[in-house]
Amino acid sequence: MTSNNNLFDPVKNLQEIEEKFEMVQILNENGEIVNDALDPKLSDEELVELMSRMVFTRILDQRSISLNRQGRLGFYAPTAGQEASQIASHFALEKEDYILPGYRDVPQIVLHGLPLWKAFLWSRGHFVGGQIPEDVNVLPPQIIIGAQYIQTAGVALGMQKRGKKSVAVTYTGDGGSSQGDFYEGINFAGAFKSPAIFIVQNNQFAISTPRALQTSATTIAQKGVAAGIPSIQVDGMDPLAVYVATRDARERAVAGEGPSFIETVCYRYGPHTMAGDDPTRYRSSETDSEWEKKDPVVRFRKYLEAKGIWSEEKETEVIEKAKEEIKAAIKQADGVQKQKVTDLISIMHKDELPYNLKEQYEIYKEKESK
Ligand SMILES: Cc1ncc(C[n+]2csc(CCOP(=O)(O)OP(=O)(O)O)c2C)c(N)n1
Ligand SMILES: [Mg+2]
Repeated sequence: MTSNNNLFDPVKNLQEIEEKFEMVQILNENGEIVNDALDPKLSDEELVELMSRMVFTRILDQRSISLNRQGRLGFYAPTAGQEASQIASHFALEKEDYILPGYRDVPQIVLHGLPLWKAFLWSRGHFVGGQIPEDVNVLPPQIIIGAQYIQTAGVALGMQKRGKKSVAVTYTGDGGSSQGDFYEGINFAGAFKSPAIFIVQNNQFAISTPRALQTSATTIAQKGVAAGIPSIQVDGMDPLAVYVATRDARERAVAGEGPSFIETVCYRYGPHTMAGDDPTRYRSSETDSEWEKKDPVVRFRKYLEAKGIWSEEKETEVIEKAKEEIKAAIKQADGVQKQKVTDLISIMHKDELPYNLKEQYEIYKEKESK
């Protein structure tokens, strides 16, 4: 036991500070507005558009899982449960903003303009999937945990130097907030007061490691404060809370007030990726169903239906359209010539090839010509 007047008082030094990070919620799980002052008062058209995008994303997730099981997609990280965190944050962005996604953030970059067929090719590891159209401000999804945080500090600094009224937005997970790159990225952007938005989707697990074992910090949001960045925690299953947080962060960034940090408290329903993870080994079905009650799509549906602007028919229409779009995109991806080893070599080295690759290039060129 330490003495009563020990300087490192866990209440004063930690608890009193951590308690300031209340989770912001606007729409509760019954689809009711519980924080009128923060209601963004989106128009009916905007509400329907946001809901349609979330429904599209849920269908894209279901179809991607099936396509992966059929061997028609490669790498896939499921997104169900994270639609509010992903889609409502993106909803607050503009086309000129730059997105630096993690591997689970494919829906946002598709909504930002990356053709879906290219996203499918990215999943297959095809180089064409990494060739982003000139007018689409996204980077390919990052696999190295946290690396996109450093890149975001750089992109945001570039925007600042060029006097652009836009913002660099990045996503990582609760696990990502333990990486060195994470701290370096937020510190750099904080120091330069660059127009960045750092979003951590705290889905409670880093593969099988629960959040509570990941860090002793009570919230992930408090980590942003050490970098001098205004930071908040929001209900990541609440589309309105996530939207308002991102909208306000963007407003600060373009006004020259520097970066913001948002922790969205959410859950992923599916496995970590489709590469053999079995969540039943580290999560209980009780926990799963508790989170399913908070579902972002369900609560938004309730909210919109009560307003009289959403119906079963409307949802069926959106689902059918999504399925058609996905079908057409996979067909287009299938139509792209299979990747050759020579493609891989020449795409990586634009100018002179090193001698060993030159040798391999010739060997494969010969093989591929048969
Ligand atoms: C630098 C690095 N270390 C380890 C890995 C392996 N890895 C892939 S996903 C993952 C967990 C990430 O969890 P989190 O940041 O919470 O994101 P989530 O998958 O939950 O969205 C790890 C450790 C990696 N990709 N990169
Ligand atoms: Mg996680």
